[in-house]
Amino acid sequence: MFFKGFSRRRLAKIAAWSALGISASTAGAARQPAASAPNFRGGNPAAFPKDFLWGTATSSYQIEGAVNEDGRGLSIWDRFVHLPGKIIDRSTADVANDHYHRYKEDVQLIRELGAKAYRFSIAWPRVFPEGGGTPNAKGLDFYSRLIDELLANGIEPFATLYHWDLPQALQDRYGGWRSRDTAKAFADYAGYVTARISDRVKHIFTINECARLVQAGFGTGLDAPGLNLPQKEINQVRHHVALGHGLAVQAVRAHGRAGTKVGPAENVEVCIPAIETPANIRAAEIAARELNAGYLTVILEGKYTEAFLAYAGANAPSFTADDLKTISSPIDFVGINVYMPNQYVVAAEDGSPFRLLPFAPTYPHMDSNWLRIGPEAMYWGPRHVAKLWNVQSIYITENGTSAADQVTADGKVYDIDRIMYLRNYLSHLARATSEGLPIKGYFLWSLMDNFEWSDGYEKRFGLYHVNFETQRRTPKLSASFYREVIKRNAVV
Ligand code: PNW
Repeated sequence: MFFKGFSRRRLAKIAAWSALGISASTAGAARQPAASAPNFRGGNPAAFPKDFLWGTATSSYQIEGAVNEDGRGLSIWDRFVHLPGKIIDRSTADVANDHYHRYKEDVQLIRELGAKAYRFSIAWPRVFPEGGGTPNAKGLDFYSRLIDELLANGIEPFATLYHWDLPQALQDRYGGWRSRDTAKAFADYAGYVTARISDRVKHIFTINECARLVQAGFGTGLDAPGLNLPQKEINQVRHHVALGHGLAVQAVRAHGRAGTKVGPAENVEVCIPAIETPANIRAAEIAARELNAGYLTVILEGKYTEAFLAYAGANAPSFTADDLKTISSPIDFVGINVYMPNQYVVAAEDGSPFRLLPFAPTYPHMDSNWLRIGPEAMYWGPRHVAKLWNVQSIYITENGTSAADQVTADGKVYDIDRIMYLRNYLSHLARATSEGLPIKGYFLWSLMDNFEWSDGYEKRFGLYHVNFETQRRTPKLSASFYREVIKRNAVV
């Protein structure tokens, strides 16, 4: 037989070479360029669209400090962090990154990355110390100065109106989001702020992560206000948050300059087809619509899905047809925070629309236990949003990872695990944009290490390392990585 004398191993080698377009006789010798040979220089499947907007993100409570300055009122987080046992390292955010006093220096950090956009949040209790009523002019002044500083440095400001720091006064008066009065107060605050910043801020996010604030604040009690409510009340809280979003959208329209754009910033429940077959992809789409039913789906469809209402049964929220109209007020974009795969999905064999797979105990995660590694989330998250609801404009409002960063003897931080995470997620973002998904920009969480809620200062998400004793900011290796991504507008 013709292969007599060839070992199996040698045959396998020839097969592998020929798959690369290299014949056994030329392999190892001078190689001829062949049509199917790898082209290391040409083409760039990892490039992003021309006007893609690169940014970073933070939130007020996590970085500002100065909790008693210039007339700021108390927030539910100020109260919460001072309760025993709530924050792992017993820290508070009374000082945090001292950003309130160092914002100019911090704007330079953004500039050094070459980032063109910055997503920050406005602390409601700085603007209305009592939640409503008389505004505190000095509160909004701070954000006005920050916005001017950003613009002077060529950085576009994107403002989030609510990143969890509810005025304590509203918690005391109404039970916070347990009451629709808080949704109304939120709209008043949204209108007041928009009237004063929309001359310079063109993009406004209403509420950061309804899913997390409801679940952790009112379900598990891990976040402020630290409640463990029964399911019916949790669903009612979620409905009020959705209503707050809708009322705020209307307030932004009523008080914003022409051209002001508004939308949510939600941690979409990302459903990934475990194997990319048409049946699994369809199952993942249906799962995405149902698992986001309490917020994104009702915002984009103006109704709670039948399955959501059937599943909730007696625990379904009380609502009116008017509420649904308000909640689904037209928005200009959808912002999604994408960190991880929430579910892997396959088509079901028992006639159910989808099947959610259990996570294997060995499934890998980053430094935060909850932060599973699954870069495909960055493709499927926006794809489902675009396809399910025909959304024409999407922002990735957060993506990033914690890492146990250390400053080494040479004064540097070699956070190659963060670079690994980012490079993989960005590759899937590039897949998404190369397929034409309407993703306009990406905000890396976070500009710098900061107060990571109940994890205190133990989990570091920043591109810049922060020494919380000296307030010294040190760029990590990932800052150089991100600068290069931005410069080349491609995964590097
Ligand atoms: C987001 N999860 O929170 C928040 O918007 C940020 O304030 C926070 O610092 C950042 O991500 C990192 O945690 C999340 O468990 C927290 O799926 C937890 C989850 C998602 C988002």
